[in-house]
Amino acid sequence: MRKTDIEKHVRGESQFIDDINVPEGTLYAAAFDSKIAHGEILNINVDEAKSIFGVRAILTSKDIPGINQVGGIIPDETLFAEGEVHFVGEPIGIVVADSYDIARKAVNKIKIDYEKLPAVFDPREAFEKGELIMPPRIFSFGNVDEIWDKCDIIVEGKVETGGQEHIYLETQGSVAIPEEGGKIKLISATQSPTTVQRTVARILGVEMNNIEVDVLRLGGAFGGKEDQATHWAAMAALAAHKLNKPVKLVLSRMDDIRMTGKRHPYSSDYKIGLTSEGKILAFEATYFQNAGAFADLSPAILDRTLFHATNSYYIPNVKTTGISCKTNLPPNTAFRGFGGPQGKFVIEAAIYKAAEKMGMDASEIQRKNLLKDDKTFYYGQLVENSYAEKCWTKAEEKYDLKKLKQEVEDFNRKNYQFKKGIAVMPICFGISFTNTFLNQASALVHVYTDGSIGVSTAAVEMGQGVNEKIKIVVSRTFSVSQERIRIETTNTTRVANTSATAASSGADLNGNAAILACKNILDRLLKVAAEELKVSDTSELEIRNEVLYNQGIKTNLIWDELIKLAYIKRINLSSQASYATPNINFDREKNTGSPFAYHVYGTGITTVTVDCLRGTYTIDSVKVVHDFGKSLNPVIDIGQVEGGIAQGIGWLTVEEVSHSDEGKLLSNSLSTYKIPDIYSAAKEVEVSFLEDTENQYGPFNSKAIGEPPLMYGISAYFAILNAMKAFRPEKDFEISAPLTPEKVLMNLYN
Ligand code: LUZ
Ligand code: MOS
Repeated sequence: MRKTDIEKHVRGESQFIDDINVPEGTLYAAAFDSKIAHGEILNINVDEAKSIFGVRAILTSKDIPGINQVGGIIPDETLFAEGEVHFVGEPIGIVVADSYDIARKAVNKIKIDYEKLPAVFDPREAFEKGELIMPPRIFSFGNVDEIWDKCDIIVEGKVETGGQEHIYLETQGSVAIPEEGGKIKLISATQSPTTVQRTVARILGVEMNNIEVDVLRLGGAFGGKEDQATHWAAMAALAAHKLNKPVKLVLSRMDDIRMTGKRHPYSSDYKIGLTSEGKILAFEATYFQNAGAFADLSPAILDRTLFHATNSYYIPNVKTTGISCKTNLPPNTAFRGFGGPQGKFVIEAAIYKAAEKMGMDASEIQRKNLLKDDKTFYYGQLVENSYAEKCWTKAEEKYDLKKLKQEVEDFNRKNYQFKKGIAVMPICFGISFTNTFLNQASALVHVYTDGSIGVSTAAVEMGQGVNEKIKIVVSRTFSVSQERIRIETTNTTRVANTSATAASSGADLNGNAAILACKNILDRLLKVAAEELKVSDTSELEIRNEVLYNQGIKTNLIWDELIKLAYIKRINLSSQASYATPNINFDREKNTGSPFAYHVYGTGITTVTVDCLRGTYTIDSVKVVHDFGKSLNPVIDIGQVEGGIAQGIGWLTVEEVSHSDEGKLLSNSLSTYKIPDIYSAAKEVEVSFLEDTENQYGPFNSKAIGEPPLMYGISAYFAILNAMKAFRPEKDFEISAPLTPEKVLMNLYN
């Protein structure tokens, strides 16, 4: 894979927070946190901790000079607990010491007395008690209440999906360096430099221009650093501000898993109504989102659940209710798909159960109800360029779905202990932040006098290859070699007021901003060239591979000379440009509008084999036809699809977040939380490109890639269920993810 960073990664030269050469005199911070799920802090005794040699300070909420508040959407979350604690792992303060080991040692000597209060961990129980993050959200379309009588089949049921730990390779961390005049420079592993800047300014009680945030790259994020990198940066900044020393704070893996939020578990109710031919007439669902103790991004995540409630299907009557429930767990947060996967899983479960009742194959119902152009999504957006049917048809033909199904049937007829299952998953994912105002980005491009180019944008590189994509876009816009281009760090003093690199839209938004900035410079360069070549009109001029062409004919003027010439003529060789996605809107009162620039489509087919004696299973193959648009870099994009599939399968199969009755995380390390390994990954993954797709919103007609492929993983769940069904055809299996081998076994034999 050719990617900007790849050689440095392979050599171990790439720098992450923990690799940065920190200044002399740097201190180390470690957080101490609540050991109970809910209660009042009666007393904090730091005497013994303070007496340890090398401990410089112990800071709590009382030491915050500004406002003790880190909530983004709703201001309901303190940086350090004040009086009350709401989950095991809630930060109460930090120890700052000469070394990391001393800080850790001191943390363990801090004694806190609590008075326990009742705690809630189940979202439905929280709902009953009225513990909500915000009032319920309702989307509705057509009229479900009037249509049930006209349905031949109605199925109702309950669906559970579990949490998911991000397991980014690099844990959360930050280095804060105090500079002259009260300024603080932060190096942070964040997806959202501006969120860190804004929040740290609030905590310290200073204006945002006192805080500079710089991001080189992250060792993965998956949404876990969209909002929750902020806390650790704020703690380091507070310590640096108080002690006037550089401070480094990096979480150990176990602290990271224990203290940070995960994908939201959901418990949902659905009701689906169909004709006897399998046309879906109505769908109603209520989603109980387990938000944890504070809002974090939960409201936005719940919105995305509602937007994706009908997946790739056109359903004329829909009503969905989203309820964000407050529980005594760490605040759950963004995770690849951002509530979309939870929504899609429910409609797929409903279709599965309806098909079971009708004695049909679920894929027949799926196929019959795919979105067509000129229909509307149930939130009011017109369906345009729907590739739902195209992807399905191509997958059906290319992979010979009929034959695959036949092979499964033949296998199951001949085998007793082992059963195979197959399932299809069409996907449709909306691209744009659902909060319209976030869909903006900017870029700052400098062309230096030697012809080399420096590009800064709001995009954060986290392994997804966004820097490579921006490099490609700049290289194509100027028509110069990629070797000339450096993608700079993401920095709030060079590119201000940024949105998180999230919502799969980093390359779209920042690539488009970079194109605009490059075009500004290019326009000026062509004027210089016109003068030099004595041409009256720049429209006949273009640069091809670093050489000026006039009316399609090569001239002697090359890139290096042109840049020198422009500089001598005192022409501005820098440009800043901003991009805002056009034509998007959403009315948050009526819950209708066109929130997405476009949608990404695809179809995946998963085949599995279940050992019905042991409950274990293998994912035999995942075969996908995906709509990439005109991919900027097919190798990166295929990598995203493969990674997404593995992560999606992991979420629904082996990854199980579990807590004790007291709300203490039991799956707190990689020995107790299983993530997909070489054995649980699909034995075969085939990805093919849907041809002839277009997308005016992506740079050079490309399409966003990050999140959508995760949802192919949903077919692994239903493929396993189909194999179980082949073993126990009469059984009505519950729909409760993750479907761990233990759960498969229990369900096969009870
Ligand atoms: N973040 C966000 C996201 O703030 N809004 C979104 O719509 C979104 N979607 C996916 C991932 N992160
Ligand atoms: Mo995200 S779930 O940070 O796109």
